[in-house]
Amino acid sequence: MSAGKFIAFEGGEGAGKSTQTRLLAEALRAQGREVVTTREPGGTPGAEAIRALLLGMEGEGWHPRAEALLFAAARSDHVERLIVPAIARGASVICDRFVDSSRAYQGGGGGLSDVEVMELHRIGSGGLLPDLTLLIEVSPAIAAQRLAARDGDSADRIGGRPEAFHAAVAARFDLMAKADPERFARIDGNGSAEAIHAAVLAALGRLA
Ligand code: Z5A
Repeated sequence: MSAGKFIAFEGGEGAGKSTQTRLLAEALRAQGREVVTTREPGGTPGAEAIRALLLGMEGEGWHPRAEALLFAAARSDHVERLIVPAIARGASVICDRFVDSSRAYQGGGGGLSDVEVMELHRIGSGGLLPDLTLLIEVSPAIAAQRLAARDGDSADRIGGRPEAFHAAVAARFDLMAKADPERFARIDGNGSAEAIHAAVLAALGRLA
């Protein structure tokens, strides 16, 4: 794999994205590479402030279009200030969620069209896409077990939405992965963290 690659993990809550981000970063650093790990929403002070607005707000929450604009604004700051400079200096960037989460959650779950979500992304972030998107797929029952063990009964304002919303999100991820098999690698996330990490490393083989 050459320097300056942009890799994103995607999938539902509890799929193991943060765990795999950490394991992949450790593996690439052990090869002597500079690696920047980051997450969305977040990654810069401005984007982290928007994260708090998106995930922590009490009351009725945001209208789906306002929510999509806030995710796009957070991403714009993140891309300009952190992701693009890191890639330009030859670092590998590993991002826990990126624009495909907006396509799945605000599109598949929230009802915006894919064209609308991608237009916000074009305006905010020049349409930047990862070189490789690792979609970690896990059964809802296993994800629920992991989240219950980690969080008990608490969920953020998006994670706590009804089952049908999360099913629509999963269906949209499935659609996107089928439509763009060159960029998406589908990873079975139901096994151990080590087995998933091995599959992630194998998928990296497709990066030049
Ligand atoms: N969102 C959006 O709507 N639009 C957007 O554009 C973006 C995001 C970018 C962000 O939540 C929310 O924002 C998210 C989508 C929405 N809401 N939902 N749903 P977040 O950042 O707080 O959380 P998350 O991204 O959904 O991830 P998560 O809940 O932290 O899960 P994860 O990162 O995929 O999993 P994990 O933290 O690695 O693992 C979860 C637990 O399972 C943990 O205790 C691990 O130790 C354990 N684990 C991990 N792997 C395994 C295996 N293999 N076996 C057993 N146990 C494991």
